[in-house]
Amino acid sequence: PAATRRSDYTPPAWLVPQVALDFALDPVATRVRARLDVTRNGDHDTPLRLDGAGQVPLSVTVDGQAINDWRIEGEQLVVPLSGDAHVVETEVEIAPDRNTQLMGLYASGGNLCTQCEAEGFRRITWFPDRPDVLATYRVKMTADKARFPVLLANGDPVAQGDNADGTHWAEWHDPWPKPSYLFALVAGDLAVNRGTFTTRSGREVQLGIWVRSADLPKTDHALGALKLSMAWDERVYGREYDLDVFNIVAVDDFNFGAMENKGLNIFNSRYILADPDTATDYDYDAIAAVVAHEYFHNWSGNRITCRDWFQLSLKEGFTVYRDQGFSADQGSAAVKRIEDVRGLRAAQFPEDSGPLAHPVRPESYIEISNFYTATIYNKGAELIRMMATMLGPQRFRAACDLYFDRFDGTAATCEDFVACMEEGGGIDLTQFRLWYSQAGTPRVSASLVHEPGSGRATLNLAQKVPETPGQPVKQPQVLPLRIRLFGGDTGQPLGDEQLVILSDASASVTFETVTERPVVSLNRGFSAPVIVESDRSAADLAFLARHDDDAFARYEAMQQLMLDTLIAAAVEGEADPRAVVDAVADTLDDPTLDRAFVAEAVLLPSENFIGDQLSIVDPEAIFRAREDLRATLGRELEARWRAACDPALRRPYAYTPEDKGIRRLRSVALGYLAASGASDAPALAWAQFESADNMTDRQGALSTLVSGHSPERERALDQFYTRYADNPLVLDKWFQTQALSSRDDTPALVAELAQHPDFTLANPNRARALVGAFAVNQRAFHAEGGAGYRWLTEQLLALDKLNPQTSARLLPPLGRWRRFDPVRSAAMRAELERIVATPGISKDLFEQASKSLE
Ligand code: BAL
Ligand code: ZN
Repeated sequence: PAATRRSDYTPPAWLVPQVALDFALDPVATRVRARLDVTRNGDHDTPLRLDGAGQVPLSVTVDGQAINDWRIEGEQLVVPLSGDAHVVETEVEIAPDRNTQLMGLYASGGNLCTQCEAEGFRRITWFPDRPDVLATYRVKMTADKARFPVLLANGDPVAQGDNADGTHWAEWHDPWPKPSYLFALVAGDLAVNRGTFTTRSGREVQLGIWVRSADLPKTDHALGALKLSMAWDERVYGREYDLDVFNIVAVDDFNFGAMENKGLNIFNSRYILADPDTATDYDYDAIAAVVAHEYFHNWSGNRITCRDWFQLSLKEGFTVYRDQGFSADQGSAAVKRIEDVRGLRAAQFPEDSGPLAHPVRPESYIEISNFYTATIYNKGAELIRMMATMLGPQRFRAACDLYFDRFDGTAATCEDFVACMEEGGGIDLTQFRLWYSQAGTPRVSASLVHEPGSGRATLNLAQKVPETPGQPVKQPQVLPLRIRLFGGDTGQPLGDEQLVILSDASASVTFETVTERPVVSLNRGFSAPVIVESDRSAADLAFLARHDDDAFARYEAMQQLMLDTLIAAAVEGEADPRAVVDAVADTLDDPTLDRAFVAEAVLLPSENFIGDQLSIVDPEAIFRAREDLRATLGRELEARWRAACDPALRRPYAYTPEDKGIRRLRSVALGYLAASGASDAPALAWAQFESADNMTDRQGALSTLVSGHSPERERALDQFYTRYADNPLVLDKWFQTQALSSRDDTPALVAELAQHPDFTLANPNRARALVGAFAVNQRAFHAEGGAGYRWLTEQLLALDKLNPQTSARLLPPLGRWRRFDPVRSAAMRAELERIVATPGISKDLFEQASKSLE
């Protein structure tokens, strides 16, 4: 398949200022009539080219006259036009029921819905399906009234009525010009949780969360989050909503988490539905974050969209940065930052160091769906964060205002955004732009030299941006590093925090009048998304874990201490755990720390993250080292863990930051007790499981039990399954928890679970819960013999026939083959080769597999 290149961009030959769509909706055969007002863009004689996906046009007319000189070229409908403005109409028939790709118009749970980003609109009708063609849309939908009583589309409703044949119709108008990827409609039997929001200029907006009626009691949290998001965007970014209605619809079958269609967001139901019995605290947080994310897109994405898909991070990186800010404001900003960095390290760092590494603004793609990545989203957000750090809050806000003012109503580029940061913030970002074009995670080495005689301390910094596919040579990047020195004897800060901008390959920073031995706190708040290698001793790290006044840096010191210990144990076979045990004990004992922070700080780095630090990963040695340290911590601090999960401390469920922290620490403590080998650990976990009044405690207990061999394990799994057999989102947890188990027999159990009557690849959430979770269970996936690789490949090939997008997104764990021993490496390559050689695979899967082999 051919690649699309950023350098080949040309403006559209024809614009489409207005569109009218008329849908006769039916799951088996939907008729779509499209009326496009088209205007020639510039002085050229190029025909109109409309994108499609294999539909046969039932008719094509120009200015009301049927024409027959149209032709199909590849996947495009080519219409010769003589004048500068015409009305082009087409009619097609599509089959939502047979749409298993979940792109375009499809059926989910008996309802009809759409997903058009990135290139789904062409599966609905003929159109210049590219983000820089902005049109206003009028949409008429007609459908059987009994089956589809609710008809929704973008914008505001303008008219509706009944027909004599049992159908009804509704017409919606979206006055804001938008690209086709933001088109949406929903037809279904849905109930609504309504609310209102009054904007700062006094307009009342009707809000609606639409779900199947049984789920209505689970929508209050999402509705509340929507109102908070609308107020937050006004307060923090000065952005007001711009339509009279804002609707969100939840569907069970969805490729993304959610989609920001103008005025009609469509959500994966897992990011809407919540009550304490079925959703964890993590789910509650994620729902608020995704609701906010999609809402914020109304400005960063919809009012200002992307010129082309290479600019995807323009809207995604910025919007992730905005939703991270929103979530930080709802509870503990420090814990939120820790979670975001953990997510970046789990998903983006491996991507950036593997065969699928790409810049935040890529240069080419075969299938754009493969570029909805952690690099575009999460590293993209880090780029915005670095600019915000360098500008400071006032100048950053002024620069954002400039961007929103200048580019409102247009399709913009990452360059436009950076130019606004530069102009509005008054700084030169010439070199900073390398962050958009160079892939790879920069590595920073840091060493501090102190001369007690002169009182001078010198911090020597050096950076290296590693080689990545297609980019053998890199330039140094601009790294904003927040740094502070602490006195190693007193624990007091030595001077203020400094923002050091490292822009050369190496540099030194000098501190004067340093009279006591200094310890350096580096990259505080994770101010730059880099890997820091420092010569700080275990004692220095333990010191920072106790004394650093930056919560993230404190967490980071603890993680580094743990990581150094675990790597020594995995590579050399032994390590002294004393410093870790003491640091964990001190953290647990510190009454000034909030429990959510404590729960994060005492967790050991994941097996995958430990593996990512090693040139050759030995999954078994890593697992053993980590389990040994868990057991040591469990035994040595047993009384503390027992105190943290003491049933007497339990309070009735409340979703507050404080209670969330207590719950999180309770499950972490339960895990450590189980690791210690305490004979009553399964009974304690069972008691928590059985008496829990919320899903967080119940799932926490289940996760602990699932990795063991106790009778309680089987009882809990059975009870969980029976209790939630009718709830697909909770059943996903049942599958996922088992796929993440650390038991030796997990590969066989997972293969068995794939045969379970409730398992299906057709639902992306279910596929991700079992297949996706198993592939990141490092020890299980890489178990000797390669059965895990073969099993994953079989699932990917089967899923590719239904839903290439989801299949391709599950492939990356196979691409880590360079990081394993020759036997595993060869087995992984063999599976990638098998995928590439399979006739008829999608370009989605082909691109991921073939690039993974390079
Ligand atoms: N635009 C795709 C889904 C999201 O990032 O919001
Ligand atoms: Zn987004």
